[in-house]
Amino acid sequence: MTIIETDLLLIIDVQNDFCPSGALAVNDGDGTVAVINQLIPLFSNIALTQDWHPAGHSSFASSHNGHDPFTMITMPYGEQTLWPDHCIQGSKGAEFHPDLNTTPASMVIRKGTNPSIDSYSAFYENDHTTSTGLSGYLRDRKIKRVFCVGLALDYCVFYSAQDAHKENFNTTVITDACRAIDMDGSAQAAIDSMTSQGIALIESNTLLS
Ligand code: VGL
Ligand code: ZN
Repeated sequence: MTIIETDLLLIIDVQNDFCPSGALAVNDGDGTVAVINQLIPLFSNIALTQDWHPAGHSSFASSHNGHDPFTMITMPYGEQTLWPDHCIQGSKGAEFHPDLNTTPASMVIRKGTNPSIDSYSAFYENDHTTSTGLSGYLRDRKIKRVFCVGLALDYCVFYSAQDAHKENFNTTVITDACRAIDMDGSAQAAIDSMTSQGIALIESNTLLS
């Protein structure tokens, strides 16, 4: 497969808090960095997302008395998993992994900034109506295909890929450039769901060799 000018590499939430010793560490999260850095030179369009929550964000278990991280609550917009405090605006944990080559990226989308709505997807907040503006940007830039990588496969990568596909971009997830949180089989569920929706799953060697 050859990468062309109308392709985008969408690098999702490769931030310290999602890497080992981070506040919401994803198993081997930093294992994505070397693979992503190898993919970057293939693309002329690169966008990054950065989970970027104000302190006291409503997705934090600490904002809800008597609720523990990794449990669910019902929010006005639907079910929401509660997380440890993570990716607080301006913190070390919210910074991109120091080895990630962010230099060639033309766009950084910060998401989860609204104190009362979480935002897994790079395209829409979890109310599925508030847009981040990424779709319009990609259309203006004549992007046709979106290649998703990063963290976490079963949350932000999954919701971003699903929305990219719904927004009529030809969508591919590069699986070895992702790692999953994997709560209660969420990794396999995300893979099955993406496959049945027509989102392509490939390995990086398909592009690199
Ligand atoms: C994410 C949970 C909470 C992610 C972000 O990047 O997958 N997961 N915030
Ligand atoms: Zn978050």
